[in-house]
Amino acid sequence: MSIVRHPANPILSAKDVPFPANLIFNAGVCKYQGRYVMAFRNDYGYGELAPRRFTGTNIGLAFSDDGVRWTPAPKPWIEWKDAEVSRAYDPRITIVDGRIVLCFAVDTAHGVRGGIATTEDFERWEVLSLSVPDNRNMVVFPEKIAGRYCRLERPFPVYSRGRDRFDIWFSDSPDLRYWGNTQLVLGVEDVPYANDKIGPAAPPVKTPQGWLTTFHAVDKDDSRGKNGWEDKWKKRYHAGIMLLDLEQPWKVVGLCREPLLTPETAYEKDEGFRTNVIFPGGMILEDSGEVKIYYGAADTVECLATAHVDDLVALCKPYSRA
Ligand code: BMA
Repeated sequence: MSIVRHPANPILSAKDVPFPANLIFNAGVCKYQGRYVMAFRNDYGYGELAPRRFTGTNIGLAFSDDGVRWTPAPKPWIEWKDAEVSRAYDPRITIVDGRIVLCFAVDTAHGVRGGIATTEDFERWEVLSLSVPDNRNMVVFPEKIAGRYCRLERPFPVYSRGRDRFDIWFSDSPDLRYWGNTQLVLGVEDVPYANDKIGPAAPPVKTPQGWLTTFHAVDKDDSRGKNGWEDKWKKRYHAGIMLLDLEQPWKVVGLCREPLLTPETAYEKDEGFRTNVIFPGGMILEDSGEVKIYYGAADTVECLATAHVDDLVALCKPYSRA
C-alpha cells in the first residue's frame, strides 16, 4: 500500500499534555502562518471506581514546525459547558481564504449538533452556526465553490433508518451561517467494506482530478464483544478515500473500493479505550506532493500516516452513484 504510518506514532498522547488528560485523539490540523496547528479532543477525569466515566471533554491546541513533533499549549482551549451544552469535541480546522474555520460536534440536552466557529488567534472563538440535531462530522472545504462555502456532514437519522445506516451529505452557504442546497454524496451502501455507517473525516484537499477527501467507514460484527476498556465494542472504524467533482462537489467521481487504513497496529487494534478505531480529522497537502493524514487511534492517541497525492488519487477508481 502506498500509505505509510509514521514511525513516531503515536505523535501525541495524554503523557505529552501538561493539563489533566486521559484520551488525546480525533484532532483537526491546519497549516497557518508557517506552522502546523492541531486542535485535539481531550477526554479527562477518568474515574477509578465504577461506574467509570470521564468528568469532561475539552479541545486543546498543539503547534509544530514539521507536522510530526508537537508542543501542546499549556492550557485547554475550548471547554463548552452550560445548561444546554455538555461538550464540544472532534474538531476539524479549515483555512478558507485566510480565515480559520473550526467545525466540531456539540452534545446538547436536545441532541448532537454540528457546530461551525471561527477564531482569529486560536484564543477567542465565535460560533457561526449550529445545525439541527442529530448531525456531526462536519468539514468545510478550503475555498468557496461558485461563490459559496461548502461542507460535508453526517446527519444520523435514527428514527427513519431504524439503526445505524448513516451517510455523507453536502450543503453550501453564502456566509457559513445559513446552509442549504443539501445533497446526498455517498451512502453507506456504496462502501463495500462498511456495513454500519460512514462519515466525513478531514477537510478535502484540491487536486487537478478533484477534491480528494478521506472519510471514516464502520463495519460491525456482533461476535466482537469485549474490546478495549469496554464490555462490548462491536464496531471497527476504517479510513476511506474518495474524489469529488471540482465544480459539483456533491458528486463522487472516484472511490477507493478498499480501506485506505484499517486498524492493524497495536495502538489502533489492541491498546486503548475503544480498540479498532481509525478516525481521520486532518489532511495536509504539502508542496512536495506529500499528504499528511492525521487520525485518532483507538479513541486514545493521535497518529500520522503519509502518502503521495498521486498515489492517493490513483486509488480512487472512477465512480458514479447508480
Ligand atoms: C464516533 C464518535 C467519535 C469516535 C468514534 C469511535 O461515533 O463518537 O468521536 O471516535 O465513534 O468511538
